[in-house]
Amino acid sequence: GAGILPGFGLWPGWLSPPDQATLLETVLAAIDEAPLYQPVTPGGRPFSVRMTNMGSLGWVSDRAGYRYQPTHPETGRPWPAIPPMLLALWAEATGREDQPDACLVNLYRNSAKMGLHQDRDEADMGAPVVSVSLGDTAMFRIGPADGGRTATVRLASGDVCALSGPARLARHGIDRVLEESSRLIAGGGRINLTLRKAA
Ligand code: MD3
Ligand code: FE
Repeated sequence: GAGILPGFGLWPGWLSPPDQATLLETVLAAIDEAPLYQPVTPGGRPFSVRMTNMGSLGWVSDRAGYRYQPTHPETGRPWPAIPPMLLALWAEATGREDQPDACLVNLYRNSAKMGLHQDRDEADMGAPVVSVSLGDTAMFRIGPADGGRTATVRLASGDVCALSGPARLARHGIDRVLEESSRLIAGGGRINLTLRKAA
């Protein structure tokens, strides 16, 4: 990913198709335990993306604001654990000895998008974020923290990206998802997993 933004690393096709299928099965099992739900912004607008989490902490949004919490907002139960396959991927992508404590699961269906934003709800903003894409290809937009030009990057099924250093506070979002670009997910759509250190 050199040239896009310092600190932005992209590994197209990191996961083989069989590994993508295995990871998807694991994530679908987690979704059985912690159902996808539609959060609202602090202003009361529903996100078009549906979300759930894995890990000791999960990112949530509601009228009270954005935060990390240990339980699902609708079931009140703890989030399922982050699967070992994703912990291994974090170690390989970051070279770090620590483990992520949060994995946000975003499901894009029915022309869901995500507006340009910065991720700043984590206690240690020095820790990287690692993202894994499954299913349909996304048009991902990323630009510097303090405004300036954005670049568009396609994120396809099996792609992994890592954000660290100057890219950690980058403005980024998902402009759109290309329908029927992958056959991985039954019924179509895209799942993005973001691994983080929240606490
Ligand atoms: C750049 N998710 O969950 S993943 C998010 O595809 C989020 O669902 C998008 O933005 C998605 O907050 C983009 C790639 C990504 C993730 C985290 C980042 C890019 C990032 C954090 C800082 C800068
Ligand atoms: Fe983000």
